Amino acid sequence: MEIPIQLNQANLQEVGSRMPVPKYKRAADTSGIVHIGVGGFHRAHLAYYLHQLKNDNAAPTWGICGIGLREADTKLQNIFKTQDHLYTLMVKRPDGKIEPEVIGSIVDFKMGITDPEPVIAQMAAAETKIVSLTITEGGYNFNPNTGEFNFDNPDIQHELQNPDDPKTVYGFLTAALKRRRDARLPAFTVLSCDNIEHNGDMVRKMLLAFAEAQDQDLAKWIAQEVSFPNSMVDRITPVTTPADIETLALNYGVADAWPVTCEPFIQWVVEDKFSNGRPAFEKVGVQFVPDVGPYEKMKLRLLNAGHSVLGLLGALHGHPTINACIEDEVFKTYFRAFLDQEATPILGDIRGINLEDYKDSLLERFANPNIKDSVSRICAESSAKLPKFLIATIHENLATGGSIKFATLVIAAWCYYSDKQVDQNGQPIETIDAMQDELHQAAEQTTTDPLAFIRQESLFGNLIKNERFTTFYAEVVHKIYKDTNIKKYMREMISI
Ligand code: CS2
Repeated sequence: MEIPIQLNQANLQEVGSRMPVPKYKRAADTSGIVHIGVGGFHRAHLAYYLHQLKNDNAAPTWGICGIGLREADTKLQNIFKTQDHLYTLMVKRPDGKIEPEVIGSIVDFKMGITDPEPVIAQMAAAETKIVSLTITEGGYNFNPNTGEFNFDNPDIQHELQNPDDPKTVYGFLTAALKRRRDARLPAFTVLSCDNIEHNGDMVRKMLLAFAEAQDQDLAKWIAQEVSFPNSMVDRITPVTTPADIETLALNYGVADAWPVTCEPFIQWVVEDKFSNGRPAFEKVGVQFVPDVGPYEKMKLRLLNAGHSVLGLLGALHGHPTINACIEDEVFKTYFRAFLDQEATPILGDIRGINLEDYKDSLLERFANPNIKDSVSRICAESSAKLPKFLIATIHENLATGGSIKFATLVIAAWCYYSDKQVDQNGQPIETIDAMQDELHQAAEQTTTDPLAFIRQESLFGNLIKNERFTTFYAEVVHKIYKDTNIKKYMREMISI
């Protein structure tokens, strides 16, 4: 076999004979955007939009400096060093075709945990205009039940006492914004790209709570000067597998240690309020709107919640991927019934969007057989996702007398799965959740106290006090514990 060529700047021309490569000059001083949390999603989304703009010569002075705030980011840092921050984006089409392209919009990467100073300096530099975030739903440090900032987090306590040694996004943002204020530089925009309703408002509220505890004057300046656009982001980005790396090496002769795979669909709807300028993203299809709220709600309560419905029930049944779930007629019908009967009624009208078409398109996207999005990715960090994606919908339907049965079965399945950590065939389920131990401890009491799992107030709020919910939940959780055949109950529910 021919030895694959290493992806890096020096080899770019040769790689270019095998797949599209950046058409623009790359330089480390073009980094108007500092991005925290360079996971697969960022590399398939914001970095891709900027790459397209740069290819069209519409953003020559813009670039991205990635920031890692977690130990685990060291892997990416090392790979980026070898590859000059280049990576391959592999778009996977439903017909089996893969379209790889080398993305060059990330030009630098810095780790904040070992040495915070260069990261603060980068964020405080005059050239930095936007600090964007994909730090996951769990990264915002709020109590999901109250929506208030969690001051109990030891890292937050540490950085409140040691402002020069930040650990979390809040410590870094305040340290950098303080320097900008002292240097009379304009504030940067904080742009959240995470799946949280009102993500900009949320990060504003959290940052101000933190800053007020640290420095009241600074908090006032931040409140006046920093803008926090809300945004709805969308592109399904599965976890990269060894097979993806191999496909690139074997079929394209390119060695990339961490390519990113994604679906063809991409969407970004953003509020156009940037305190210090922005690239002309509208030229590559980004939608700028005055109020992103309805779009966010639609996406979180249909797409993300739909993922969780399929993911949790699918994990228990033993389906490995979301497309395998959709291939199963019972799962497909259940998914659509949940969308139609429980998620849609609370959305109301969304200007310019036909919800039926939107739901049809979700079915098509989820069915993409080439994407193989694992249910374990969807189930990961359910404790941070479900309160926003699914439990909020249960609350709203209880208030209006709407249907709750489809979502309730998912909660009962989540309980069983957290307790036993095996699927209905006895195969282990991989559970990845910051609250894993708490979830397990609550769930394992179910046989003696059927409502134990939903007594976790930080996740379920006051659902425990709602008799309609508790009666139905107790019934389904009891059935699952007696006989885990999840499809039997799914069938029952769709036929009623
Ligand atoms: C998924 C999302 O994490 C999840 O549970 O629903 O990652 C989803 O794939 C993206 O939000 C799609 O835009």
